[in-house]
Amino acid sequence: MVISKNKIGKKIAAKKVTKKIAAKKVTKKIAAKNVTKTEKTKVICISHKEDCDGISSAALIRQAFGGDSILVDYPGQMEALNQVVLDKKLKSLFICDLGLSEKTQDEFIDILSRLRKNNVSVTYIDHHDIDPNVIIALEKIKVKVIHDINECTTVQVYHAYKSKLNDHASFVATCAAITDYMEDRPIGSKLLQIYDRQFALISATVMTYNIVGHQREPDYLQYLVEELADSKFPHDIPNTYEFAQIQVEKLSQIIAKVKKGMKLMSNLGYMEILDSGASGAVNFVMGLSGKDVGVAYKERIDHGIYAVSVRGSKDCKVHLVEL
Ligand SMILES: [Mn+2]
Repeated sequence: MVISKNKIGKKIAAKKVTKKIAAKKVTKKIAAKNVTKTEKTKVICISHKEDCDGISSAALIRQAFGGDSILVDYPGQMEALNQVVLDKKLKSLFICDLGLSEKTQDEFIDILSRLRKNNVSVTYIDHHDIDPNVIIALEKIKVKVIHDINECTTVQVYHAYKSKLNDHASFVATCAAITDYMEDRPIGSKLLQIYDRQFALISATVMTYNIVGHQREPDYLQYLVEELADSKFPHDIPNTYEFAQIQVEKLSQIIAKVKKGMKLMSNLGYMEILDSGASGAVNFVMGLSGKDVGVAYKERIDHGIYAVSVRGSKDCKVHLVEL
């Protein structure tokens, strides 16, 4: 919408110039140049759409800096980055809760270099394992990197931009920490202490079920970002608890399916998932297999790949991501 409006505006302006007397053309052109320079006003946050940490990061960035969110999963991450590179109005870009791999990191650095050449300010905030050379490369091109494997992304966003956020933002960050299993970390645990534990747990859980259950409804996920940015509690967003109940019922059906369809190897349990998310089923595969590792995989026909979810128990001594 904004782009087409501005396009029209520019076209009209250009026509005006040609209609005016030739002598005036020079000064008008200079003015037009200045306009395009100051038009860089857009703030965009690209964040992970599949869990509470990604959605909450986008919400806190929105509260602190305004702008729009682009919510993506891992397969859609590069596509979104390649799209924003083309946006001439982009002033600053935040990338949240999207970990990098050997497969994606070079392209990531490449796209961010192009953004920096276009004078876009870029901030990358994440907690997933990262090759230290990637951080060095990003800092070299003056990307602001906020990276701590010990706190979830939303807690890091909260910590970095606290002065631009309201009191409720600490609750949004607490819920994100819970869903990422990181509410026992130095900052995360202090945030949880502000709130009643049970209240935070049910809020985080209801939020998570609403996010997971609406993965194919981008408008709803955007709505959640807006409501969280607007300091709403999950229970103040209509129908979230009812929706969570439906999700819980579906999960109980997955438990029954995993019990039937799971296969065992000597040190792990695995299962192909057909009619739910692999990441939603993997905990049951691990838990019900009695092994220390669970693997659930699902074909992503649209991307021609398999989404593989792996979960290790606390007794699993192998670093599964590295493996
Ligand atoms: Mn996260």
